[in-house]
Amino acid sequence: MKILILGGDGFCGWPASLHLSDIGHDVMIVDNLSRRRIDVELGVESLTPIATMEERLQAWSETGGRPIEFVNLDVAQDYDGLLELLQTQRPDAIVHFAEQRAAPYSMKSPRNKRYTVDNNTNATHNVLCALVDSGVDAHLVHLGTMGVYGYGTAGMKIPEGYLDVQVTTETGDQVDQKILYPTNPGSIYHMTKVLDQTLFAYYAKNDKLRITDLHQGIIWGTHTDQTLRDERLINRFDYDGDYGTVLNRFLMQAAVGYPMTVHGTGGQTRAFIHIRDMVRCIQIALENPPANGDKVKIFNQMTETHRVRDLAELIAKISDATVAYVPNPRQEAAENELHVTNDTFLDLGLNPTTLSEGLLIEVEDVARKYAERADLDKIPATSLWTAQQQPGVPEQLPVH
Ligand code: NAD
Ligand code: USQ
Repeated sequence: MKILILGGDGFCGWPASLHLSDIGHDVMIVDNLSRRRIDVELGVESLTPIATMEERLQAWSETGGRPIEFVNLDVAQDYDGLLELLQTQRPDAIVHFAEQRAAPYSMKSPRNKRYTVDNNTNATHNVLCALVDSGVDAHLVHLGTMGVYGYGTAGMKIPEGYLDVQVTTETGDQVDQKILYPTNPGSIYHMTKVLDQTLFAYYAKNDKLRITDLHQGIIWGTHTDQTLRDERLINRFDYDGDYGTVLNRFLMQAAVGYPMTVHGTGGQTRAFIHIRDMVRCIQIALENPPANGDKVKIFNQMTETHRVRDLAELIAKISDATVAYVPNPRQEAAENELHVTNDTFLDLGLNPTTLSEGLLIEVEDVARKYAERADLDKIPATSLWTAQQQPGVPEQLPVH
């Protein structure tokens, strides 16, 4: 297949591009490198030393990979460029990772809120509009989030996108309906994924576009088989208070001797998936497209659920790290249960990497190896959801 990877320079997009190239697809990366500019804006760097896009692609060819092309294009702002790209490339599939994906970054200021809504909804709408405009019948696979559902239920498992409901008509008859699961986003970022979901439903209905939306949990891990082939292919590892996600942050904090920053009671339960499983899921989704006229296929892309404080305690056991319970900078439920259906990927052959297999390897091979690159001042989460929240700063900073 000829596949465009929108956002192919990012944490998920880069290893997904290499994996798809490795199994024989023609891959073209489209990215405006905005994530690298945000690193500069925040004064942070990936814990791992990431090479430039040019160096990455050269290293991939030198290690025997099928050449990958790169186009520097802003999917949200350059509609004409995107349309021309679709008209000339006529891809079989598009994988859409190209959004601002950090909840804390999206909540930092009015500017950040507006940028996140503008970038994410325009990027998604431009892709949909350009598919119709160009007449290209490509399968669109989008990376959504578990956060569209919120993280609690009325006691059942969260289904894959759709909820079966029964409504009572005016005449008293019972009618069965399948509706999009009610949304409950917890940040401006998560809200943009809710807006995306509505755009997809409309274009699948009106224009019969073939769309798969992957409601993904929190990714952990760094390396995939392909990113390990050469140090220039290394994937990014975010640990700062805006972009670092909880499990990778705890692994890094444990490696540098910084008390693990559990927000509040740590009773928040979230869904997780290893980065190696993420690339497999993208492959599986591409191999199982919906038909024209089908409603949007929604898969829950997660393999395990864990409570934040349990993760911290688990890592403390394997690494002698300490835990700091810090004020929660976010507005979110202090404690929640989370049960999620993920049968589609398991039925289609996903064999998950479990936390118990992968954790120690990450601490040793990534977090400790690059620990000297860490800037400890960038660890605290300082983006506040409301004026009433407090920054997530440990009371006693570690002594080094
Ligand atoms: P990332 O920020 O590392 O990568 C996103 C990439 O998209 C970056 O390279 C960025 O430069 C590019 N981009 C952003 N806006 C663009 C635009 N307008 N035009 C062109 N390129 C643009 O993020 P990630 O962690 O790789 O996440 C990728 C997708 O997966 C996101 O949509 C995110 O919401 C979703 N997701 C991520 C996680 C996670 O834990 N990382 C979990 C669930 C879902
Ligand atoms: N948390 C801590 N300590 C930390 C960092 C986070 O306790 O140092 C807590 C947060 O308060 C939250 C939970 O851990 O309760 C998860 O936070 P996170 O930053 O790991 O995840 P989140 O903000 O939800 O966002 C990440 C990705 C996003 C993706 C989402 C999937 O950045 O792109 O959509 O995970 S999900 O969480 O399933 O919605």
